[in-house]
Amino acid sequence: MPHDPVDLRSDTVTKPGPEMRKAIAEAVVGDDVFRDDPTVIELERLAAEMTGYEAGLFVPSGSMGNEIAIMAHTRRGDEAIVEARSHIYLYEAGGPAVLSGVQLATLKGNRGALAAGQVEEAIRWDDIHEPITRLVCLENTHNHAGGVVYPIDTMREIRDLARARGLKVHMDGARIFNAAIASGIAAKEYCSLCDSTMFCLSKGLGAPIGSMLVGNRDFIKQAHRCRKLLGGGMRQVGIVAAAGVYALENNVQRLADDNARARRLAESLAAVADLAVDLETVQTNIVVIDVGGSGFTVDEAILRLEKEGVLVLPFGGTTIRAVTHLDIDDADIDRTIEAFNKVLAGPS
Ligand code: TLP
Repeated sequence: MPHDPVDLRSDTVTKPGPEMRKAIAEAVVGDDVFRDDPTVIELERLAAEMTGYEAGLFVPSGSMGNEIAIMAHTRRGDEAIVEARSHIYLYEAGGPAVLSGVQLATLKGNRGALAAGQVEEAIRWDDIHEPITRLVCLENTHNHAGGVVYPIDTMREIRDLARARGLKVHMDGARIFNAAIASGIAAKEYCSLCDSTMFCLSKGLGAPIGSMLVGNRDFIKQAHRCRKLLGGGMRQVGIVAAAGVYALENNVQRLADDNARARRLAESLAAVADLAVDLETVQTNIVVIDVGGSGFTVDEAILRLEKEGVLVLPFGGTTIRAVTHLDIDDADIDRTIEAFNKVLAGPS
């Protein structure tokens, strides 16, 4: 019997297993716009507890969580400082401009991390000609840099600067638990340096839908209003939140397996003559592979891999991205390594 494809396109592709589906089926629900859904309330409490904030808000997606955070922290005409390859800048359809009237100042980071000095230089003068710098957004792990963990000391420096200059710090922590497991630094510690954090339940944690926005009570109150404005108020959504509770209770520690499998995949592919992998960036569950040396275009490379039952995504220039997750096991990694060796070790 042919195998299912090894789907490494993203950690968003995981499907709920029997235990998670049982939690979904048995969820006690109510109308969450009336705050009547006990499962959503439990999820928000648990998310706040695990990240060390006062409160949490369940949101339909990571993008909406980031956009709500920007909206809640800023006023129209403000400027937010982001990294030049950040998800907020690249992949949220211009949300800050469209939804919040906020302009982004993009700074090129070192493997996705901004230095405090760079941020300081970008802060605007108090002058009527200029927008007001109100917010700094950090991405941890940094997707486009290849799943790189933000150095905590740098985050501390940015937090100190932000406090001194009256800026807010938002963390796009879509994969914050991958960062925590890889670095041994608790998610709570990273979060303690930021006024708000968004993290995804629907990536490595394996829930089918949803993300969390966490912060202090006043921020979450404002965020709640913004979620309604964006049409993100949902009704008997406990059936979805139940998967999130299950994910937070069962799937955090196992992210270590995803990180380890990504590392093994990266090391094996780095050893293939015509491929290049920057192993320094492979710190969590993302592997970026440069196929330029193989003589195949990215599209050809992806097609050849697909024919071998391995799915990956184009990731800019001559690179492709492979992401490990809950539905990828050791045999899948073996199959992937075999496929790369078979079809990308130079044109035939
Ligand atoms: N990232 C997706 C794609 O949109 C690229 C992926 O496959 O990696 N922040 C970060 C750092 C993300 O990587 C993503 C999703 C989001 C935010 C947005 O989450 P969703 O997809 O739930 O809106």
